Formats: sequence, C-alpha cells, structure tokens
Amino acid sequence: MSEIVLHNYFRSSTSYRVRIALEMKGLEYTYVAHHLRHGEHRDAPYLAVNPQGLVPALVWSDGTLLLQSLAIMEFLDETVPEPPLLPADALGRARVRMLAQMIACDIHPVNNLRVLTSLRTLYGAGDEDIANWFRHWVNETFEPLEKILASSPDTGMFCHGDRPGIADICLVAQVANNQRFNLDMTPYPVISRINAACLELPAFRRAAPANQPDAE
Ligand SMILES: N[C@@H](CCC(=O)N[C@@H](CS)C(=O)NCC(=O)O)C(=O)O
Repeated sequence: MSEIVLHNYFRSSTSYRVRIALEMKGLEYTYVAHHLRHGEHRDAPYLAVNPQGLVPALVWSDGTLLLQSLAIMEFLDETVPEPPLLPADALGRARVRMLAQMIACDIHPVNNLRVLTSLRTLYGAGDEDIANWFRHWVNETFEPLEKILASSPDTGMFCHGDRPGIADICLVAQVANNQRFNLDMTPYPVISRINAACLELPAFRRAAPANQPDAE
C-alpha cells in the first residue's frame, strides 16, 4: 500500500480529530505541516492539493483527496472496521453523530481562524473581543451538550457507552482548543470527565497537538 498523507497543523482541532482516528485505526501516515498562522494553507502548492485551502486534507493511498474531518473519520471507520468509531445500531450511530455534529457543525465553523481573523480585520475586534466570542459560542453548545451527556443512560465512560468514538474525538479536540482561550470548564464535569478518560488512551496522546513535529 502506498503512503497515506495527512496535510495538517498541530493546533488545528479538525486535524487533531483525524490524527486520533488514524492512530486508533493503527494507520501510519506521512505528516505534512502547514503553518496556519503564517498563511501556508493559502500558498499555491497547497491550493493545488486542496483548493479549499483548509486543513486537514487526507490523501489516501490511491491518491484520492479527502476533505472534511467527519467524512474522513467515517471513511477510515468503514475501511478499517476495528476498533469501531460508531456504534453497531442505527440509533446509537445517530446519537454519536448528533454529539459530534453539535461540536463540529455548531461550534467549530464560527470559531475557525478565518472567522476570528475577519472579526479583527472587518470589525476591529481585539484579543479580548475574540476570546469572548470564542467562549460564547463554545458555551452556547457545551451547556446543552453537558445536559444531554449527564442525563442519558447511553453515556458511559465515554460519550456513548464504554468505547471511545467519533463524538469523543470531537470533544477532545474542542476541549484542547478551549484551553487556548482559557474557557472555564467548571460547569462541564461530564465533558471534563470524558476528556480525561480519552486522554488516558495512547492513540489520543500520540495525536495530541504537543506531540506533533510542528508543535511550538
Ligand atoms: N469542516 C472542516 C473544517 C476545516 C477547517 O476549517 N480547518 C481549519 C483548522 S481547524 C482551517 O484550516 N482553518 C484555516 C483558516 O480558517 O484560515 C473539517 O471538519 O475538516
């Protein structure tokens, strides 16, 4: 099998999701870093690979370009079934996707670097305004997420039962991002507990931002 290439950046939470999934599946890959703060994801050589100019981008072993971390994780799960990242039953899969998408669709897009940069350039927002914006949109979803996780018998050691999956991956990557903006995690004991349980696992640790070759 030819090599799998992951275009990513150590601090990118969507890249972190895919790194965790690759590690859980035991897949080796070539790490290609693009420094987002230096705008390397907008340089011509990378745009030739990924016209969207975002990370992650996974180039599969047959040369196929795959974008969108949720789609990539599901592809990896279908291609390498063990350990599964989604439950066996349809209702369980819907619940895990729901939890993952609360983070991936309702928090990440409004807190992405290009959005925060636009707040600065278009509206003159300063560092504190940006941090407040970021925390606001995390809290908007973490409050209901905490309630849903705390009140459901489906929640176990992880978001769904006692096996980590796609929702846990999104949760861990989001919590890592939150730390950069000093988000108070005290109101979120269940999310914090699940995050801590995931970080005990070698795959999550190997994928952590601090353990990547471009970490600063
Ligand atoms: N929905 C995409 C989002 C990808 C994305 O926006 N990645 C961020 C890093 S976490 C990025 O490349 N940002 C560059 C920018 O905002 O300029 C996914 O889940 O893969």
